[in-house]
Amino acid sequence: MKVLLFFGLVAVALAEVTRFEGEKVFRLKPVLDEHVTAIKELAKSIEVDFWSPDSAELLTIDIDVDIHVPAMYLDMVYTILQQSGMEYEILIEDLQAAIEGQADNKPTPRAHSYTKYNSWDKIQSWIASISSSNSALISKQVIGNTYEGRPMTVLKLGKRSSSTKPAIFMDCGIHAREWISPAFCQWFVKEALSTYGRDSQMTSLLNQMDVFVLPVFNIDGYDFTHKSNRMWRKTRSRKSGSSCIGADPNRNFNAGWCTLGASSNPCSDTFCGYSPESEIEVKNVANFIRRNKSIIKAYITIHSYSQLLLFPYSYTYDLAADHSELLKVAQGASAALRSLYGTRYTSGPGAATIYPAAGGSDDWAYDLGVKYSYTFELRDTGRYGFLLPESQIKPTCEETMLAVKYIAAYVQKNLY
Ligand code: DDK
Ligand code: ZN
Ligand code: ZN
Repeated sequence: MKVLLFFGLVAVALAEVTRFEGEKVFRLKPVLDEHVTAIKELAKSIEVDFWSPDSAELLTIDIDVDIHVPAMYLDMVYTILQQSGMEYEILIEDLQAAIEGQADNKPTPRAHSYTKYNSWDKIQSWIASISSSNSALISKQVIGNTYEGRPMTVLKLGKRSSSTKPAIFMDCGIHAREWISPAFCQWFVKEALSTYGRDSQMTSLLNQMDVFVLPVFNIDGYDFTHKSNRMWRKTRSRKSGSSCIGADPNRNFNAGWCTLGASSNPCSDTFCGYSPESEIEVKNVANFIRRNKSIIKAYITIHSYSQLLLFPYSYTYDLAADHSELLKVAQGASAALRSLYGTRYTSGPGAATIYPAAGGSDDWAYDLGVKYSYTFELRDTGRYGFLLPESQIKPTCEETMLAVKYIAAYVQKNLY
């Protein structure tokens, strides 16, 4: 009986899904040092989930702060807002309702869909089927397993060739809750395959270069956001001695590691990890890029939200040696993106444009020698934030394709 009860409790614990009834997302507008201090104090005394910037370590004056506040702390937050006189808006009235509103109202298809947020299981079978569908243009390779043992598969797109071609590496889903990101990688693969031979730019790109696509970088985290907690950001690694789980993969690369805009507290959402590349997913990707360093000419990583196109550096305010060229290409890509639906992006180096953040993949790839290194922060600017409705997957992916193709065309033109 006790044994049964025990297993019953374990089953309940395993099936537990975090719900967010009555929880709100605020946009705070700190314009005084006292406002920044008030938000930092708040973050210390209660559990607030930073949406933008990604943790309390990154707060500064005059930058809007989006925070998700559990219902039990609402009174306290209102009191602090009143006392400090800080301006604010409520972005999301009820987070649980917003989560449920994210999926469109069509019945959930059993199959994979490019206009849905697919579960990892669906993405995994999609990877298997799409890579066996067109062996002249696509192949796959496993670059290692995640912490929980899921295979990390890189798809290689490009016309098969007897000689090694120069390549572009792109990853999606470094952060678990940024669901539009893996949706974009899937869209990109579909578009590449279906426009090859029809679109002259895509045809020329895939004839001359290969594009490596990692559809989901942080698979364990992504799976966890589908099954247990929609707002999870980090990996799911555990270490004895801490009850907090995971590290931020975009703070775990060996680029000014943990010096700035990252936390050494394992419970923080921007925890840099116990050492550079302590996260196996980061190590697998870094090893792959190091192994292919001589052919990889561009690194592109897809995040959300804020509508930014960033490039090095984030670990320092110093400008990159290639700053003006990187800026020129980013501005061209943003203009291409905007031409479709008028969506405005801001481009610039990470530290000055969003916030200083050491240990990022773009800075690491750049310092390794991959000159064209870009981080996208896709739609939107906070209306839905991480809960971008499925109805926006198609337009977001279409416009982002134009920016990625712009960067790819530039890289291709400057190969030799
Ligand atoms: O990792 C972050 O906090 C955002 C994406 Se959610 C990007 C920060 C700038 C690029 C880091 N190198
Ligand atoms: Zn991210
Ligand atoms: Zn982001």
